[in-house]
Amino acid sequence: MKKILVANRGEIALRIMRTCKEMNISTVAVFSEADRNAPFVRYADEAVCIGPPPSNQSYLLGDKIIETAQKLQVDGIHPGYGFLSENPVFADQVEKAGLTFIGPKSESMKVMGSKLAAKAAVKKYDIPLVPGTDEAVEDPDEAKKIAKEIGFPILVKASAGGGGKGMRIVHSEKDFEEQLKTAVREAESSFGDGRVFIERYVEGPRHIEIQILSDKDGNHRYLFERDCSIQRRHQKVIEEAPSAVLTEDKRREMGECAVRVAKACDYVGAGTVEFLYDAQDRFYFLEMNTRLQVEHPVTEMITGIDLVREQIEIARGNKISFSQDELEINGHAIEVRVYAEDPTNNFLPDIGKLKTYRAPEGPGIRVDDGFEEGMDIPIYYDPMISKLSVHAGTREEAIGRMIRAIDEYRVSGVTTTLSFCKYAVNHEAFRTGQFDTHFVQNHWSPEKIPAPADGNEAVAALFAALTVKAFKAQTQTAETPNSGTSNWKRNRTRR
Ligand code: MV4
Repeated sequence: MKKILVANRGEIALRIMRTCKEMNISTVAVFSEADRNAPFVRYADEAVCIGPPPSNQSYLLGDKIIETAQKLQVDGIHPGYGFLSENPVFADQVEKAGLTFIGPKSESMKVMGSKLAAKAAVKKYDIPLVPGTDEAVEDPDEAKKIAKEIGFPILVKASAGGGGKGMRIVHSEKDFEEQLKTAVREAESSFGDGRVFIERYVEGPRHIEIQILSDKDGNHRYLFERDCSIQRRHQKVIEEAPSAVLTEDKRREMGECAVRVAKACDYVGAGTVEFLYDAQDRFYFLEMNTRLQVEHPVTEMITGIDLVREQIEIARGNKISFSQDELEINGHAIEVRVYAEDPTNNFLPDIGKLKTYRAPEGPGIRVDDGFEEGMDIPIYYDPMISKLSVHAGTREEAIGRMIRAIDEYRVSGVTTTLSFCKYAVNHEAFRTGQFDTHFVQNHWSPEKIPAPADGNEAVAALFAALTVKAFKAQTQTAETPNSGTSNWKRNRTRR
């Protein structure tokens, strides 16, 4: 494999190309008209515009992307995350065109894309599942009988669901039929697949996922866990590795379980097996994500493994580069996702021009971003502007490092979620590791963070900054350390 087309945009396109360069593989970017000036387009050895800004006229056009790959004599296509990354039809078409899809087989993606098919596939592999049905419920009376056996509260889930869509909590028998009907309707309209099943509702669980790698020779490895419990409306906010709550035994047990899930679907490549983890330290298989994930950097930091390099070597037919025994956890890593959203205004996307943008630097910091100062953040895609990951010897040091790094950001022009991230990592519940998937709901409200500065405050801050600067110029030498009390109003809107 000498030339790879990256069928994605932004930070992940750049992240993939960086490893390609290190492997002496040349890169092709495909981009929409909205991304013409994006860093990933300039970074690539070749770049081709594939259409107008909307994803369904650019980044989702599988045929056009394959055509481009063939024209430029590409060997492999890396899909990144989102867009076409978990589309079994696309993976199949890539292979049929004589190119290598850097990811699992189409069939594995198809199985894991349906929760019911996934449950059926892992059935003979001794995988703990939440008590419930393993087939679509059809007869409401029959379903109610099962629900009563399981015990309320129960959860109705869409087989095709994702991100909490088509999910309904039912607290008592009298609401059951109504909620079942709603879930089926929602599943039908959202996914064109009305199949639903029921499970016992696990209250206050953690979301713990295991990174796995599988090669074409049937070797499998687990690269430990990421704790992604801190989410907001199924959007992850903080991810960390390792989890603050797993013992070594539990970690091995979950890792080996994740490997059995990979075997169950004949997996090849990098994948993530998601588990619910309850207050009694029991874990249950939820689903498998058949792609490289947004939060993969924290795993790379604690293991020292380049997951993209492993993906490419596996796609070439090479073996995984390390044994399970060679892997160990080194320190602690935390990632926060920085969005162009206003946390004081219901996380409304705040797109516009990134007037100022300076990312943190220094020991143990990794920033994955795809924008530069002066760029417009397009309205057409996910408003994530940056992933900030830190690595340190201990969890406590990593938290300190994260807060230091958040404070180093200089952003103006758009409102970001940095203030919200800082509030979360600084919170007692996060510091002590005592949190679950309801953290945001339980601990956060807009009043928890200072209100964005209005225009007058910004002018006052600027005036103060200039005054202090003039004063410092008179009294300090170049070696004098910064007092630490910057006059920047950090991470706030100033248009
Ligand atoms: C659950 C659950 C409780 N009990 N299943 C949410 C999205 C989908 N991936 C699975 N989800 C859940 N399934 C049972 N039987 C709670 C959730 C859930 C959740 C899971 C992971 C991370 C965040 C979550 C937030 C709310 C609900």
